[in-house]
Amino acid sequence: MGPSLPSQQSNIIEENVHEKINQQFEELITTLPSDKGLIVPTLINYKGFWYPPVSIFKGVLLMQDQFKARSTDIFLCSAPKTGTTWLKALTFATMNRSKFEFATHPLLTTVPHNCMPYLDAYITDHDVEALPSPRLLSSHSAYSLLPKSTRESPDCKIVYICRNPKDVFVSDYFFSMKLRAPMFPPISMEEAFDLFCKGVCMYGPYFEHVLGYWKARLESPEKILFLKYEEMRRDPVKHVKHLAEFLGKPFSAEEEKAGVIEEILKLCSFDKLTSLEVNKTGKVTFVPEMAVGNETFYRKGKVGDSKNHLTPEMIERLDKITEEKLKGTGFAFGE
Ligand code: PAP
Repeated sequence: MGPSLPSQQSNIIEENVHEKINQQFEELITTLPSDKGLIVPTLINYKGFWYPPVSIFKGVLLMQDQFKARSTDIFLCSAPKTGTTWLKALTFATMNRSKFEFATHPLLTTVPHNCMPYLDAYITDHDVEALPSPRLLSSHSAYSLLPKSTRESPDCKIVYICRNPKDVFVSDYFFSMKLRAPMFPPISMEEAFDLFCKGVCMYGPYFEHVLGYWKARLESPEKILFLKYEEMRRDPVKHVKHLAEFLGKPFSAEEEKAGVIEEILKLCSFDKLTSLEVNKTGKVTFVPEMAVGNETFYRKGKVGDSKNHLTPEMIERLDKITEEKLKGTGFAFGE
């Protein structure tokens, strides 16, 4: 009995935790403020941010209650549709560049989302303690809702990517309409836009999401790297170099001369990823409720596509909100 006692005990703790979180989940989803969602019909507002009342929300509760940061952890954080898929591919390829050949690289057969755990969902049915260090993890959660130990650890790193809100909205609208089940009434772009403008969007309000990480980055620049999708599109070599340095894996002069950065960029490029079979036909199942076709994560991959979809009035309205939200923060979105 002796040697197996610790694992039995931890199983009991585990069950108790799940029971507690399930109870909290059930209570919260019936009492929290709610509004309309695009993929699922309802979102609930938890501590200022909007979540779908499905297992991801349970994951967020578990993450806050249970997750213990390690000093070597790397968190890739983002609001949805800001460049997460690209950032995951670039970071995975950069961190593992001495482990894999480019000709047989895992990214040729694995969607970037499956190259690392999406903690918000993963934690509900996986043991994050069993992951080897350094753990490369991702989250869409707001900074204030990341685990306390992650925020407080001086050493674990956070890489955040943001994108201009007009492109985020358009990208999110098309993505969500692909995933919204036909049994739910359709949502027009105008209605979705109104929701986005009042802050109602998955993991949003978007501006508060960005500014939460921006403020944290001002306080701890050595802990948080803040990236802008548009700037990365304009000068990806510079940003991947910076990313590698920030993560403690700078490219050597030999690597630079051998064109390793360019190889990484080619492998992770929109054109390359969308040409791969896995990204045309595969699926990601972050949560048991929904499988997402890998092709859904790629649409145009362009800066400024929103001008092809938003009316001048919509652009003016969102620009005005952006100006008001950013006033006095010292932050500006990339163009
Ligand atoms: P997620 O939150 O669902 O993971 P995310 O990857 O953050 O989505 O954003 C998707 C956007 O990134 C899409 O933008 P679009 O709708 O304006 O086209 C997608 O096309 C773009 N994207 C995906 N992969 C890449 C890539 N390799 N390079 C550049 N952009 C990309």
